[in-house]
Amino acid sequence: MRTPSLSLLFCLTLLLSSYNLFSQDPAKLWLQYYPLEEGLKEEFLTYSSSVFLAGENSTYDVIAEEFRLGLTGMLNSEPEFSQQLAESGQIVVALREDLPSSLTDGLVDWEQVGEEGYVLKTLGNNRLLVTATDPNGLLYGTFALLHQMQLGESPDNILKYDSPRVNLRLLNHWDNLDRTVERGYAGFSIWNWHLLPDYLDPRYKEYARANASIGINGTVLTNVNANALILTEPYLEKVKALAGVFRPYGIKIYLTARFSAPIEIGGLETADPLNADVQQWWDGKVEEIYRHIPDFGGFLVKANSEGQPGPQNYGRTHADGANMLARSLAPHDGIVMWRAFVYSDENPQDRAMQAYDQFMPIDDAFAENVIVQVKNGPIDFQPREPFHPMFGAMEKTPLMMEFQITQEYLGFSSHLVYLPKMFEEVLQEDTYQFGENSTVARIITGEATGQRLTGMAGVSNIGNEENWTGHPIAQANWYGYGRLAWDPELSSEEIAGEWLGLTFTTDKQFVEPMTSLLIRSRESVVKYMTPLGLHHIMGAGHHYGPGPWVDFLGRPEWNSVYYHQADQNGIGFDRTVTGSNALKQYAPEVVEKFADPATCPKEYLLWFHHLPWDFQLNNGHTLWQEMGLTYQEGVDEVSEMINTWERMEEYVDEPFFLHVRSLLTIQHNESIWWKDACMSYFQDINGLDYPEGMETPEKPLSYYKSLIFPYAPGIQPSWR
Ligand code: GCW
Repeated sequence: MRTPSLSLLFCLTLLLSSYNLFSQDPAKLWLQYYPLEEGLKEEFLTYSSSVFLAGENSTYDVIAEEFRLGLTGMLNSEPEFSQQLAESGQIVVALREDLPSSLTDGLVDWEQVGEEGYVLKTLGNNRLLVTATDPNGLLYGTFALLHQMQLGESPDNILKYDSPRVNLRLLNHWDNLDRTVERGYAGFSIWNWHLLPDYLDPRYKEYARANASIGINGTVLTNVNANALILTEPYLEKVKALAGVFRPYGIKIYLTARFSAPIEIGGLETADPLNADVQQWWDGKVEEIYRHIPDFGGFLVKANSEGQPGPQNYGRTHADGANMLARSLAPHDGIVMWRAFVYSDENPQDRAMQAYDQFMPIDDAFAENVIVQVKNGPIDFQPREPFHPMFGAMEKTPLMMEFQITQEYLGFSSHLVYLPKMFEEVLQEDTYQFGENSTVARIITGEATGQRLTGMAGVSNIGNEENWTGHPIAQANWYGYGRLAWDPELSSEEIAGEWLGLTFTTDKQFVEPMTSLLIRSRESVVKYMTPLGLHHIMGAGHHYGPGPWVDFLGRPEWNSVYYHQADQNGIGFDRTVTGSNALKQYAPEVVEKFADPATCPKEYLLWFHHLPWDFQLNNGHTLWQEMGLTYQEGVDEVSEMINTWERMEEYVDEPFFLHVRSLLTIQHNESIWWKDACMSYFQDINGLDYPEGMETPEKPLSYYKSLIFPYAPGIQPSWR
């Protein structure tokens, strides 16, 4: 073979460095660890002749494995591990208690290191320090260092103190024991109950790693529409096996507790929380759980909601129910997360008001180890809702946030929607309940309320598809949720930059247009689904596609017509004093913001007001015109997303690129479907001409109404 000439070699090197040659493996999520650019690689190599690990236990093992993966991938060099501190060129990883104080005296400000927090710091002689006061902190510091490397930080500049601002940072899986996932669009559940505990799917470890890398420290394995079987001995054995995999990654397990379990699996005749036998049954059950899983986190409960049993079946309150479970868990340091997602078909009151009305009177009644879990908005994970009025109003009870990462109402896993933008909007809202700057974020962190038990839950979008989330870009929603659970005041734009950099490249030509695409994607979906404050107008049961005509479901508040109230004269839900007055549940400053349709931000107009079709907006359009034009804008923005993505081809591996490209086509078609179905339905009601500037519907209304999807994913089989 001829030796290649120097110029040929030169050309090859040039080619290699100007193209992104690593291939993204969607299964690796944001932990791709692709090679650093040459100069930076050289610099980091001088800092990593060895990695010092100060101890030997399962946390240090996990850390060692992560350095092996990270440094091999990014520096193309497998690290050497050492139990000796070196004078130079070393990454030093140690808990505070394992560190010789001479190394950090005067250098680390331990006051700044909170629980589960960490410090990254460059020491002299090309050494890098990762330290913390507890094992989770050390693990998070390890990931943070590897992420900083991947994002192009130079080793000389590494200095970071960071601690989580929320204690419970959880995923909620709505996974059933038969492996279907309620509102899951990424395949079946990753929990293979049938083969557990003997077969441990390697994905369990990958799942734990990915969560730990973004600071998630707990997971609720089972659906809130609960099955009592999970609390039986054979299933507890399976849960124990999972707990064993998750433990080194700092992830605790929680389970959903079906309130009627004492009857279903305990043989009792009642589940009344004030009955002594019932209390005793739960005490015993909880002890049994802790025998299997000594660090079990506690229970999540959906009670007296959408048919789930609860304390109200016995004339008791939510506090009675929660406290009974809390009493059983307290001796083991377990907690109860009690959901506030309640509304009743017997109650004629505006559904948006019911949770507040049920929980406010029992604000001082909950046990110390109970936290109430509240959805971000008062209805149900719509593309846009105002923040839930319980935030700030419940002063005495700790409240945790529940976000939905799975896209039940935002296009399933075929629409590209970057959710951290939506989460940020809610977190940044000021509730004014504790004076100015009582933002939802500061209520969640406990800074505004003084609460010490704090939490955030995200309804998971994970399934057994190879890329975990169905839509490859929906990985950003899992990532971004975790980052916001860590610090609810992070900016969604910053998070987008991190995720793009970790997953693809830090090249500005890619990151800038893609950040803008991600950030804008949330508003686009609102525009083509539920503009101007419309809500809950999707298909019945499966929630797939538009269904503003839905008026046939058994309960009034399950029907679209309940929410839009459209007739010949106007549209919208009046939640002001002239209507349900749901607005009164907010602080006066918030009431002022929304009460007058002339000044109410147009994004919330029809959430709070019922208005005539010819209502004049500040921009001179009538409501009807604005509605049509906004639907059209939503559709046009999806076309723009496609154009942007087309320009990204050189940065993204082909299968990944093509997958997203096809999904964007689906999204575009479905955005037109939403516009056409909704506008033709409303046009049929008001008889007005379609607004100029809006492309008129392709088919008659009867066509859109005739579409049925009995096998749309994510629906409980019993709801078909
Ligand atoms: O959003 C609704 C969903 C139900 C879900 C419920 C809840 C788990 O349509 O599928 O049930 O909320 O949050 O409890």
